[in-house]
Amino acid sequence: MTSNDPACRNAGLIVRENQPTNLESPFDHLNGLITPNHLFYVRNHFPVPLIDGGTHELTVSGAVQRPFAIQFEELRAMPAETRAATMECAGNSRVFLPPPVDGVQWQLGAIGTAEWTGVPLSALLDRAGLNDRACEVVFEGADHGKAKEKPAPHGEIRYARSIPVGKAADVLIAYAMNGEDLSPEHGYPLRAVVPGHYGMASVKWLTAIRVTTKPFQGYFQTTDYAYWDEDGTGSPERVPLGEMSLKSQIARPRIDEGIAAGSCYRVFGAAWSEGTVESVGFSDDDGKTWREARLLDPEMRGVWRRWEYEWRVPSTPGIRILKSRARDFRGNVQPDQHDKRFGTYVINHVLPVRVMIRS
Ligand SMILES: Nc1nc2c(c(=O)[nH]1)N[C@H]1C(S)=C(S)[C@@H](COP(=O)(O)O)O[C@H]1N2
Ligand SMILES: [Mo]
Repeated sequence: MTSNDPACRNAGLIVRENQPTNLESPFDHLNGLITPNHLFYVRNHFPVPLIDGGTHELTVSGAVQRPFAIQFEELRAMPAETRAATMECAGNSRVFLPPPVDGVQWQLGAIGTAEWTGVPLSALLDRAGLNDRACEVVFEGADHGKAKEKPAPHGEIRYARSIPVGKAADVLIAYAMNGEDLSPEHGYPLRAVVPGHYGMASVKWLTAIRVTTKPFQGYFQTTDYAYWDEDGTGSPERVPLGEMSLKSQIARPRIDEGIAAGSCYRVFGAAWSEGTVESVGFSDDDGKTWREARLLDPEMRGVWRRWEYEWRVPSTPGIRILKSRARDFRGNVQPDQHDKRFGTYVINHVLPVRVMIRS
């Protein structure tokens, strides 16, 4: 095996599905602010397309004055920006939902933070010139296959997602991740990175950017990665998932870890939202009492903050339930229960970590 072999490149990840490839990051290995590429989760709906960067072309079309196509190498020569962004799959932590549900059985590791380098989407949209009626920007990937859930189109589809035009200012059309070219799994040669949104918006293997004059109604925007907005009127509407909800997770101790009674343990985790996290609470009694954890990273929009808590482990042996709970600057607190409206997505409630205290 060479380091270019996908099996070798992804050896540190937990296999959740082989076809298509779905690999989970071992969240208990959380260390630096940035997740190393070889530990970054992989979420695919279709087989990974192998694309030749030497001939790859990106088109910008639709509700624009000057549609154009740009070669990958030409795009790479444009002024670039680098920014950190945390990416969480909307299905992260699905395995904690009672009762068990279908879908990739993610535990805590369908999340990571990387430094993405690429061309700001706004530079491409400026070159094309948006029409007055421009409403959304659709990103199309090169990967394709049959959709799984109903209602689904009969034939094969490509992976595609949109964002409102107003969101475009934050988006990067990225070709590098933590200073390395994107790997085939992470979207080589080009992907969108939509900071603050769940991962589904950051379309990999990007081939086309299409500006629309009405909201895009594609499969991954309506059937999948969408929910019924039950506002109490009795006529709920289907709404695409968007921004990441406020959440924190405990990386260490691990679920079912054995810990010495009376010892000192550095509890470690991360907390994030589409904006910024203000504080994180830690509980060692199943959420009855809370103490402040210490945040280790500065506030950066859409980037997680790692936290720690020096825990005096109780001297009485037995099972304990540990919890962490994030708070943001608007006073929002991570919820105690999963919001059922989101179905098998947006699993941001306080997650229990059961540990065994040993004498
Ligand atoms: N073309 C394409 N883009 C895609 C996907 C996909 O299946 N095809 N999966 C999306 C989802 S659901 C997530 S969570 C992120 C995951 O990015 P990663 O595999 O680099 O971690 O990619 C998104 N972009
Ligand atoms: Mo996802």
